[in-house]
Amino acid sequence: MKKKIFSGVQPTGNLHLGNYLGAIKNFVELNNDEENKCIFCVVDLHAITVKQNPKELRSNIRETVATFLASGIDANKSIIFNQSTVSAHSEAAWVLGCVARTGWLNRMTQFKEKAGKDKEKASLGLYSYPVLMAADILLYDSTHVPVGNDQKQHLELCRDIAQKFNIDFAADNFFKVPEPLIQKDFSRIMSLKDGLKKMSKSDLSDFSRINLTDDEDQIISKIKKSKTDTLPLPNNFNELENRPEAKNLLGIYSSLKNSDLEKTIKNFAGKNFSEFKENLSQELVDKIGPISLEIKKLLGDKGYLDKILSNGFEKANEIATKKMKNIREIVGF
Ligand code: AQP
Repeated sequence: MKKKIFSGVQPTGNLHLGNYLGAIKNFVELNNDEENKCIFCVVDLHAITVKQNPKELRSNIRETVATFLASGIDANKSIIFNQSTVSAHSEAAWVLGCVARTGWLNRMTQFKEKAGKDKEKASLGLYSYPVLMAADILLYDSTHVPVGNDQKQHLELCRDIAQKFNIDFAADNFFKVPEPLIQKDFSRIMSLKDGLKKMSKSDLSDFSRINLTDDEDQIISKIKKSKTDTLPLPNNFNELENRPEAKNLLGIYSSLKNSDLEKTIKNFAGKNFSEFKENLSQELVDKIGPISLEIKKLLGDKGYLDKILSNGFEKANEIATKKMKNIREIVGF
């Protein structure tokens, strides 16, 4: 059976190494497998759950497409489109919002983290975001969803919504129940300033992350300034306990090298951070440098990026509209 892959990235600017190692790198591998049918979505409806500047949002949408392409996603082998152009996403989200239970949504930890202390002031969209995410996935009969570890809970909710809809409307197997595809190791890349905090686009400090548009000098300077502890590098995995920054940097290195953590630990055992950081910077410059250059080149041809999105829209819209028509019939509209 062919795998139907669906995943999305929010066009909220500052796409970073966490997005790349946790999700986009996996998209590229899945896309290279001829057996898979892949859909990659720029999820702009999700982006407006927090305040956005409309001009920046528009340019971030193109930058996200440029990042997909520069990272190695082949637009001829996949569908790349912008979520808000396919109106079935919003329509399906409403129907699924009537299936999902508020008790389920109340358990979502990402909402708690993003809303912070002042939950009353968070948008309703931020709260119901996982329902829209379920609509995104289920409209395309997706079988597999590659995401970072932070999205695991939302994927579980999506599975619950699909199953409840199928039962409530006696529509056996109408929605496919998708499987998450989460990297076994390093599925959560942490901030360069705090090994206990996720690397994130919205972190106020640019030094907390490697942006995929950073140049060589920026990469080297960020790694040089990244937080570490005073001990030399560990001799074995057990010595990494309570050393979140060391674990994160060693994990990033392993992930870039497609190697395992044990091997990386062995290579750098007992060495000091400055030597390790030089190696890590070099690895980052080799991997991220070409992506950064390609993103900048692609952003110079807005017409090309828009064409990718309009081709993707045609294909995605056809699939989603058909599924939405069936949803409407099942529900009784
Ligand atoms: N730090 C991370 N480590 C591993 N994977 C990550 N992802 C995000 N951050 C990390 C994965 O990247 C994909 C796209 O994420 P997104 O843009 O849709 O939104 P997000 O998860 O909310 O990303 P950020 O950077 O944390 O954004 P802000 O700061 O706006 O909240 C997803 O598959 C995600 O798992």
